[in-house]
Amino acid sequence: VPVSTLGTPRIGPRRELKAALESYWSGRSDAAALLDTCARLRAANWARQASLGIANIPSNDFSLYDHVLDTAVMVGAVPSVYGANEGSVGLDTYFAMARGSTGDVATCAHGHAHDNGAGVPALEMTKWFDTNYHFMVPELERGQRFRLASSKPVDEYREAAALGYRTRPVLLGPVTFLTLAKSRDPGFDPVSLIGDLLPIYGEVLRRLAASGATWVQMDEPCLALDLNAVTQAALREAYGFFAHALPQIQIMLTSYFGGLGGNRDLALSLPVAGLHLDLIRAQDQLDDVVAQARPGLVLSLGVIDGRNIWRADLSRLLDRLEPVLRRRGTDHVEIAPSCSLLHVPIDVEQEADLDPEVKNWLAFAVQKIGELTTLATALSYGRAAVEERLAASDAVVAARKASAKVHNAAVTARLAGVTPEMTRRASPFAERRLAQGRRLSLPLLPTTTIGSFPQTGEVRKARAAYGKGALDSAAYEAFVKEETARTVRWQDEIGLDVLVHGEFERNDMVQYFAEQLDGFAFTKHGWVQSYGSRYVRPPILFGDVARPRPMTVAWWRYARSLTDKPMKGMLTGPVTILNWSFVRDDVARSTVSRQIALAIRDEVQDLQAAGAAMIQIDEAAIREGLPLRPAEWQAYLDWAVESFRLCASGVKDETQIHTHMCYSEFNDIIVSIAAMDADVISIETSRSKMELLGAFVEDHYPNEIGPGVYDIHSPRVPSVEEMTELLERALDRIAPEQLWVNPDCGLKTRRWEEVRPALVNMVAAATGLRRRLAKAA
Ligand code: THG
Ligand code: ZN
Repeated sequence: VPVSTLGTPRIGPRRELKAALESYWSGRSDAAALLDTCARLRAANWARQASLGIANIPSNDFSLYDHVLDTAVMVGAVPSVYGANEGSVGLDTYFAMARGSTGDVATCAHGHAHDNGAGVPALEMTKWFDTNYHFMVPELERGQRFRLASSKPVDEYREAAALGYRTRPVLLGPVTFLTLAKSRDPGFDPVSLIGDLLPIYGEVLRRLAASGATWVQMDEPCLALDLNAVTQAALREAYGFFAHALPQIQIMLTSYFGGLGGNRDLALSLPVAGLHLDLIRAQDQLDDVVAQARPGLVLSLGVIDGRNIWRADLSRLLDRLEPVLRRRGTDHVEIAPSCSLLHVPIDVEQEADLDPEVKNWLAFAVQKIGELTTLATALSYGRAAVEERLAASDAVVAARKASAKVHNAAVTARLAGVTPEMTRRASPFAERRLAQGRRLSLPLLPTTTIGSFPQTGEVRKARAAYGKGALDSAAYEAFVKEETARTVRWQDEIGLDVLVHGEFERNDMVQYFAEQLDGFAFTKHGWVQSYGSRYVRPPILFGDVARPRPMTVAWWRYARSLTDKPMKGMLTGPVTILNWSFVRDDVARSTVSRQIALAIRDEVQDLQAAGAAMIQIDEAAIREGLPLRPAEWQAYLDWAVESFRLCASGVKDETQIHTHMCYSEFNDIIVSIAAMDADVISIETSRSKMELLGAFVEDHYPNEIGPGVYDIHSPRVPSVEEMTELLERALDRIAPEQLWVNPDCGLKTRRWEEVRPALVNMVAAATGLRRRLAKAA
């Protein structure tokens, strides 16, 4: 039984790709050095897979920056602002499309990517389905001309062949490519370009065939979405065309990130040689597909989780796989991860410091390939051939299930005792508002910030030194206190109404909390590509979550001691912590979310007890957790909102709960946002000139809102007039009593030189308008 990997991580075990890219971008090395590093990374990936016994080794799964961008360049879809309208597309154009002509794509304090507006802008970037990988959005226009502008798939096929590896090239399928593309013309659907696009793909396939390729993996993850009739027709047209024009190429059509759902009959009717199924996200589709697939169709069974890091239960998988093999014969079945291994770290053996018990439960890309070959051997030669490896898998499954590290009886008991009352504030907003008004006596249009202040090189250096032991904890604490004190005094001086401590003690808004909670583990080298050369190391949430002790109270108390103004307590919400971690797969996500919510709830109450009148619970990633198919949205939103309410509702009426969400479309989830019932929400609206506020107005959002008046994604300092105008626009739509004045995200990615004048101007805009409103009254 052949094994496929569908794709492997590109970044290198020691982030070699990142180093090579950054060195090239800064001018410290040339293109030859960059391309040489890339060739070595590819060779190492092929060698590793070959040595582990993979039959279908992929090529063209590598990318310098992003595989969707690679595809846009391959078909010559280069918007005219980048020049390059004939011939092949060079490195400079490629990186201009990825990063803009003046440098990096800007990210906000919550890690969302934004165009920084300088020079030639980068293409827009957005989430790759429901993963934490981000791709560059292709831009297509009416009458778009395509041309073959890159030979990358053929070059990499030949490169592998020269090293002795016969690979199965991977291409992003034409239909998914078009569904991910956008057009500036809202009436134009890029999918209508399918007929123009196919000849380019045909040429690539022809050249691959001429170079010796017999199979090609065509990724169509759009099969996991609900597709309209036009897109379904495009799939029929595309795969009909390939079968007719290139009968010498056998296509493995891969669906992943979900089941085929309503696209099942369509997918099974396409004239392709093979079909890959994601049997992690949708294991129940197996029986129907096996029953309906025509006899010659090769089924690629995605049974190892390509999205998470737990070792599989191999014996149980064999129980499911053996009957399929008996039914279809070993010639017509392959086994594979559910999706490309791009989304998991490379090798758990690099983790020398991980708790050995937890480490033994984990499988990164290398270990997953080992699991696949074990399964394949068992399927080909019987379980006895891999008896020891199966016994080891059984033992791990049993150990993890029984481990005291995973189970905390107090957490289970507490969760069982959660009542509906615990998810409701004691009084409705109208009453809380009065109690909070009496306690806080804030002016109209109160000014505040989202929480973080610049994480300067100095701050990051001090943290790194502390991490390495070069700085002791007393010295580090003194340093952070000094930064905090300076920042608090400065906010006081410029006349902000509600202050924050600046978050200088935090590395990352998720990791900071995860490190202080029970149930999480951390890696040293477990990097996963987020976009381009930027990677994250998601915490591993392996067990019941509990909070052994307060996490933020001491820092809050210190900051509060420096001023008489209200000081917000700053927390990260449960759904964001969940969505940015690798989460245990032995209980429902909703359960894990409630456990985190109870831990944060305790923190909220401790902050209240310490005297905090305002507590902000950020849910920067709540929208990122939305399922791919809208039919599943409500179930997710229900528990996501309930989790937020569970952590926010234990406080008195007079304690004001804030939340923050950035970079969000709100229209389709506004009812859920309102249901969170935060007293104050801050959102990003500055760049859309308050248009995003529309959803809040039309649905009569009842609570207070801080629509960002200052775009922190740009280094530009906004003027008093500009911010006044934005506030006036906001006041056209919402009552002055409802309006807060704040930037649109945290300030940690900005420099003090930009932050200082911008906030001074923001306060001036608010006070000016406040005076006018008072006069008018
Ligand atoms: N925190 C966590 N997860 C996240 C985000 C976050 N996932 C989604 C989103 N934000 C991803 N966005 C980014 C933005 C910047 C970087 C990575 C992901 C980044 N990474 C550094 C790098 O690769 O150089 C490494 C950072 C580090 O040292 O930890 O710049 O905000 N948890
Ligand atoms: Zn934000």
